[in-house]
Amino acid sequence: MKDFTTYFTMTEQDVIEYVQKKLDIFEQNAELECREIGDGNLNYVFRVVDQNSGQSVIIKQAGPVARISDAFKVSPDRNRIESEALKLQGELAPGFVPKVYSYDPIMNCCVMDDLSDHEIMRTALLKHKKFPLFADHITTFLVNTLLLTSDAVIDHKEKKALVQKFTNPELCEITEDLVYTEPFYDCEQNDVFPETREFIREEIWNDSKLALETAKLKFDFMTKAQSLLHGDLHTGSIFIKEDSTKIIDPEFAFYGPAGFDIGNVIANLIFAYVNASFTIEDQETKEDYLQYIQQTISDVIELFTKKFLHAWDENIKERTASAPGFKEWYLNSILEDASAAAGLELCRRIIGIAHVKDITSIENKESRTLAEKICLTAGKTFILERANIRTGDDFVNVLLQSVRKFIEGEKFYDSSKSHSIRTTG
Ligand code: SR1
Ligand code: MG
Repeated sequence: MKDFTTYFTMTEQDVIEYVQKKLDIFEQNAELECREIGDGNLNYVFRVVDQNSGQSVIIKQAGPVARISDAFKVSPDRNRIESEALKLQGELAPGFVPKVYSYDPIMNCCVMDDLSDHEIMRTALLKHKKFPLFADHITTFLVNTLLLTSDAVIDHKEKKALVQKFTNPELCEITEDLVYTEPFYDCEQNDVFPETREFIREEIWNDSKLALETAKLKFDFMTKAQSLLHGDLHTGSIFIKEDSTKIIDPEFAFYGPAGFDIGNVIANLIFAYVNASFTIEDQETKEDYLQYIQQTISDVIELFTKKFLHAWDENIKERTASAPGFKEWYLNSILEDASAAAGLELCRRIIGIAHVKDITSIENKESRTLAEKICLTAGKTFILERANIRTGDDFVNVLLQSVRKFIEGEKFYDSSKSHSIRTTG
């Protein structure tokens, strides 16, 4: 039997032995079964179930390289960051993250709630499911985790200690490269759909204004230690069911610009919207679903704004931050950063190495090309026009204008008109 005193990457059988030897979670007579269920780019996720009682837990282990490619050598310390972030987020936003039972700094694994009664949000959206409480839930999580970890609220020395604890150089480097750098030039590591390549060259790689703006944004990302971010808040990092939303996987957590998390949520709702535009055949069903996603995008921005302003009044401790006009200035800068982050995520998931299923699962080549062009056009607009994008309607309008450039007629539902646009010819 292994004694787990030296790190190695575990198999399913090793995990059962680990549970028996190191954890005090299951009954003595438990009949344990283990399956590796991870489908992310980085880690191994094991579900352990006691066949007798039905009790189950998740054990997540960080390997020394990323699953997506051996080229990414990432420190297993990310498992510490994830465990610590989940604990803090659980305190700040109770009910919105899984409970962590233990963290093992030798095996670089943590034990947490099994959320198998929930579904990964990206998967659910691709099945065109609706979650009317999502905007309310995610905005509570965002306001609580972003505002309550900032200098506006917590003691500045305590905040600096958190900055140290969550210094995450290797995972930040992945984001710096994959989100801010590689998508904006013809980088070898990019993974471009051949039909979109020329469009990318003209609209993205040859645009010097975009190069300048993305450079500014990259420096903001590296230097603006504003809030403790989740750092990778896409719909694959959210477990959901009708009445519950759980945010998982904060291994990219670090102190950065608060708008980054909000923008990632918005971009990933846009991927779901674009997927639905090309995959739902029945016109009425499509209109209904697109309307739902548009409303959710708008609600995320509007509810964030409302809850943020309220939480600000309730919580700020920093004397200078109560100067008239400051909270509006602060919120404006978060929304500007959210617009930029939405744009970056939209571009990088099309051009870079890490794609999203919403787009890659569109089988028809022509549709996928159009879908990619819509995402890139919206992405570029969110980046370049970020100073003017503030309201829920502003965010939705960038999406609708980008759709209108490429899709005419009955394939598309335009909520800014009271009816869907029909083809004329
Ligand atoms: C090498 S990791 C690639 C991507 O997967 C993660 O979920 C992050 O989004 C990262 O950019
Ligand atoms: Mg992840």
